[in-house]
Amino acid sequence: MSDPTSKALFARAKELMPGGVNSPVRAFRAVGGEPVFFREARGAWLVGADGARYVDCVGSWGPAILGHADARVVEAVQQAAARGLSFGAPSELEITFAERVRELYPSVEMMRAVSSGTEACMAALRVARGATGRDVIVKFEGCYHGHADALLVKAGSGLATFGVPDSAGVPERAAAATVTLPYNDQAALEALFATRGHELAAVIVEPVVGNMGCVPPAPGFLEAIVRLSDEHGTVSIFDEVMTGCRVARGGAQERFGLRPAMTCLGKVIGGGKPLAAYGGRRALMEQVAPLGPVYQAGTLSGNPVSVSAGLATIAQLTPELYAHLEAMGARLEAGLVEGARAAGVAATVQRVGSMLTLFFVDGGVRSWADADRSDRARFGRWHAGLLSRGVYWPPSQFEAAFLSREHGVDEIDRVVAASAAAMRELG
Ligand code: KE4
Repeated sequence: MSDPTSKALFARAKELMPGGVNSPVRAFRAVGGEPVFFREARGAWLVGADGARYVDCVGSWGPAILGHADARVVEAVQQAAARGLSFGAPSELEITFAERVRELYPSVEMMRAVSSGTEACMAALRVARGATGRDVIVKFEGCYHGHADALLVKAGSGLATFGVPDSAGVPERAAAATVTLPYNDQAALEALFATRGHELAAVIVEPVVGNMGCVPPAPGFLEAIVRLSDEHGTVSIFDEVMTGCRVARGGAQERFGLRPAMTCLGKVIGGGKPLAAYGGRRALMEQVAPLGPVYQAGTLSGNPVSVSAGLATIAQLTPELYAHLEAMGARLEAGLVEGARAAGVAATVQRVGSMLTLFFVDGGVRSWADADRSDRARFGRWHAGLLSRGVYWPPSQFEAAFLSREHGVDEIDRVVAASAAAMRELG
């Protein structure tokens, strides 16, 4: 990165924050080089600390579906803030928000607002364990559900054995009750339920994975999770923090016509403010304090400023928005594929709506084992080529890129041209 301003800022930041960032993926460790620092975001564009402009394909990792600094969202936040930033007491806004969530996600009969996707997933799992009296939870390799101890776990020695920590600081016993299976492996899931279904408190899944790169569910996979869970008294949890209001207005469960027992939401429903939620079947949510024995709390949960941003965002999630996102996503996918083909570079693009990933790998990516075959070094060089041409792409092979309402043909064609040029440089 030749941007002297970011370089100077990064030198200061590294003294103060681990890796100079407030979240690891931003540090560019996966792509090499140093992170760009930004000072402004508007529409489909980011403005670097040095004034350089970039087409943004990260969108704050999903929330900016309307484009950055949407006028209605900004106004809603300003007006709410002027009436007090947080009451620490109930407000009508929280009722309106819960009503909107239930309209969007009919499976969410009752919900609780929290401030991050990590909180939402952690709480949903605690509800599942409290409601079933069971300890074992199931997740899938390559899926990320926030940084709660029980979820920073990788597969143990054998398939479907107990997990081992995937981070320092996670006690063995915290990981032991988490079983990790390959994503899209319905046979492995069926085998686990056949032998241990009575032990399983929950199965949590990204219904379209974003956190190993964009990996869609194989036909029948999600349906099997919901069906087998219901048959064994296990709680099916769709982690729709990323897919919620992204792959459809009602998330993956609308797109695929499913009703999981519980749902976790975040990102888009907060419009860029700290706002997430978990919820689902009433009998489950009635286990949550103060109604039931499962404790969960939060100082800023449902605060009026975050909720106002979320409501102003939800109000603009129109059918025309999703038609536009689909059209621009398809245009980008076709352009990226053609650029790689013309340069003779082995690459696969996988996309659901306006979330997509270009994998530097031959053939489809159905699981972590497939994704792990990607050429990370090539991705890093391609990412640098995009950056030098004014395109800000997620700085990791194992993330999804996101488009917004403000990405038009000009922005898409700029990304396509930059990618084609960067592909030609890969040689
Ligand atoms: P947060 O705690 O970051 O709000 O949400 C955690 C989370 C839960 N579930 C899914 C499916 C998610 O994608 C996330 C967070 N996503 C990452 C991007 N892969 C956020 C970016 C970051 O960690 O800085």
